[in-house]
Amino acid sequence: MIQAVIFDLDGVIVSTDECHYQAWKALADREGIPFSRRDNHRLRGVSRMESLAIVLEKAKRSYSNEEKRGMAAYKNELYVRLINELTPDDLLPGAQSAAVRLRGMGIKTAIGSSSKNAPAILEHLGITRLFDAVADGNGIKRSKPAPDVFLLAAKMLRISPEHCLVVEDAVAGVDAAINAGMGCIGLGDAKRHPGVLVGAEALGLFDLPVWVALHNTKTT
Ligand code: B16
Ligand code: MG
Repeated sequence: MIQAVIFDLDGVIVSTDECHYQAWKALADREGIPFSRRDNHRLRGVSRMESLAIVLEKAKRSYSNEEKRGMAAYKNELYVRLINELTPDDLLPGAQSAAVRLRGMGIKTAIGSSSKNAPAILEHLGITRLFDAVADGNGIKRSKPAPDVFLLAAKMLRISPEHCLVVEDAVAGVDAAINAGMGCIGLGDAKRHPGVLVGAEALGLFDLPVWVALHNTKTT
């Protein structure tokens, strides 16, 4: 029985890929490190410092921890400038209506994101009030594929993990959901993950509330 749906943020509710790419690219250019859109794809769902480690794989020299902290801060400064421009028009199709309809069915909704910027992004999109809980990178030590962010969301909702369903677009995120003991819907790249209950290209092409209603009918 599904009592709550936990949405990943980047790639499910909003596409911030390009903002991440522009910010990491500016840092990589400053340091003379090659960085492509393909490299950027590997950063999906991965925390800021782990993303930096991936960017630095192609660096010609090693960096001190202090330098790394400085680089992550520089990237985030650029990224925050870009996400400050987000508006409700940037919501991915189907995301808002899925949350509204699920709540109308009595299903709790939450965000489970690795991003420390998640609360600001939700504010810019104007959808903070659509979620009963927001679990993000500020409240966890280990990021996806560790289950921490989804377990935190379940705890905030006071719903046990087996009654939570996760919606994810990143392989690391699907692994995190499975590690949390939760069922998972895989979108985009994650749709072919062998562990997902069902895969779809995007929320706009998949009727999540109807799927949840049918699932709950079958399990009662
Ligand atoms: P920040 P998600 C993730 O968000 C992004 O997919 C990933 O690319 C990013 O590095 C991570 O958040 C951390 O973001 O630097 O803003 O804390 O997909 O888990 O919603
Ligand atoms: Mg994501």
